[in-house]
Amino acid sequence: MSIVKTLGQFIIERQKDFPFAKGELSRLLRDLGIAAKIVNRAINKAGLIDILGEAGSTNVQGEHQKKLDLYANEQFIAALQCGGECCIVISEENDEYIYIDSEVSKDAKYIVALDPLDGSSNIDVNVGVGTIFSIYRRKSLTGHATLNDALQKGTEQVASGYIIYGSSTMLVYTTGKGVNGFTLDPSIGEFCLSHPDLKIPNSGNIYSINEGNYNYFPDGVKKYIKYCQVEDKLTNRPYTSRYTGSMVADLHRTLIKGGVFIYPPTSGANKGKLRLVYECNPMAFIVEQAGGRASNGYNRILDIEVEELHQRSAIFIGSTDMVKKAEEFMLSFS
Ligand code: AHM
Ligand code: MG
Repeated sequence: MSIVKTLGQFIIERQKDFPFAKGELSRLLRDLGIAAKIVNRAINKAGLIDILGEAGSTNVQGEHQKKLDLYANEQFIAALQCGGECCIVISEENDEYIYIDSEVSKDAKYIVALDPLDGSSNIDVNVGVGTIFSIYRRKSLTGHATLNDALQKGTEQVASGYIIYGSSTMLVYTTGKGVNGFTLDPSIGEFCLSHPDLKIPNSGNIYSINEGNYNYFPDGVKKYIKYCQVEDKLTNRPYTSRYTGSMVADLHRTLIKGGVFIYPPTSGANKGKLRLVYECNPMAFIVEQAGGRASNGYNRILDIEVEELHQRSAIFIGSTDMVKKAEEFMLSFS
């Protein structure tokens, strides 16, 4: 008989990795897991309840918000507000940081960054979407935490993770000691350990990029795409192309099967589209912890200085050998 290990049990077990910890991070991760289940429930029956489509508002990036974007944002923030371990939430859907001013949070020392519903253009067509989170320790020791506490480099992350609402729902996270994946068992309503100590293959045969933007890509990316398409038995080329439009889904596949995911700079956006704090840093932390690599084409993602909450960054992420090869093209041609 196989013994199921739930996310809650696993988190408690892993607390010994942090001998001086008092269990706050564990409680924070548990709160995120609870919000994930609530959001999962809404996504699962999205066609049956009035939650598909546009909300009629835009976020700070000028993107149209979907009803589910806002619902997921509310649920995660509410879970963090009730939990008492988080003093500031920053979210892709909110212009400013949210200071949690409550009795239970008065000693809270963690800051949580959220992309509550990544890939939301896919919601209405039932393609996998996700949530991305990232956790930092506040820098200031006394008084109210401020924006300055939230502007930290990716190397300062204490934990990061994502939830993929796909053919099954999974939560994958790291606290800097490897990466573990949990699949939601709907019959017991628990995330159960299904992918212990995930490692990304060093190489793969899938490249993932929105080729519709080809004409706007820098020469290094154009030439790398051509390289992926040329036949070469030794390196298993031509590679296969896969791109869903949900970073979480594309990166989850990359983590399991190997490959490279690229959202490059374009002629109209020299830092690409994806957000450093909500998307690039958390995913870079996970992929590095799984043995992979993440850069903006030239420099390590986790070392980029964070100057503003909604800062963007190009990203080349995935199997180490493939990312290095793409970087070679960037250095030589862009
Ligand atoms: P979102 O967080 O507003 O959903 O945007 C991020 C998404 C990523 O999941 C995905 O990789 C990318 O945007 C797709 O963008 P594009 O349609 O330009 O390829
Ligand atoms: Mg996103």
